[in-house]
Amino acid sequence: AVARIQDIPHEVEKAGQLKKTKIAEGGRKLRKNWAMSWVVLAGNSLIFYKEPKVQGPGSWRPSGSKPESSVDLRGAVLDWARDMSSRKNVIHLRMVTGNEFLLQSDSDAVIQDWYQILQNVIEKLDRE
Ligand code: I3S
Repeated sequence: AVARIQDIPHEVEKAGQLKKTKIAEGGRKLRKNWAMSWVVLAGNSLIFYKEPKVQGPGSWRPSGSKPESSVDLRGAVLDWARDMSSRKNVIHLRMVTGNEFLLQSDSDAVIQDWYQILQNVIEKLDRE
């Protein structure tokens, strides 16, 4: 069998800076606290760092700092957060754990890229 890129642990599919806030923990609503986050998509996981990592062309290397948090995308629900923020370009992610996040970029292209790749990963996991 051919190993797919998604099967390789810690294979980074995408990484970049997004504004992030957690809005629910286990289904319980939280007060928003928007902050810049370095977001890494690797396999089934979305990993959040406070500081940017070293990024080269098509690659990403951890610089030693521990992730702030990470979430499992299996069973997650993705949509546009139309009525959940005054900001534009806001993605709403709800995890199976009942944790919910908003991710935002001022760049239309950046947020569209993230939406597409997250949708692809979640759909792939749904088919497994
Ligand atoms: O959904 P909300 O309550 O309108 O979200 C805003 C608040 O969290 C606000 O902080 P305060 O809790 O101090 O009011 C934030 O500064 C805003 O950024 C939040 O709204 P946006 O529209 O930026 O998601």
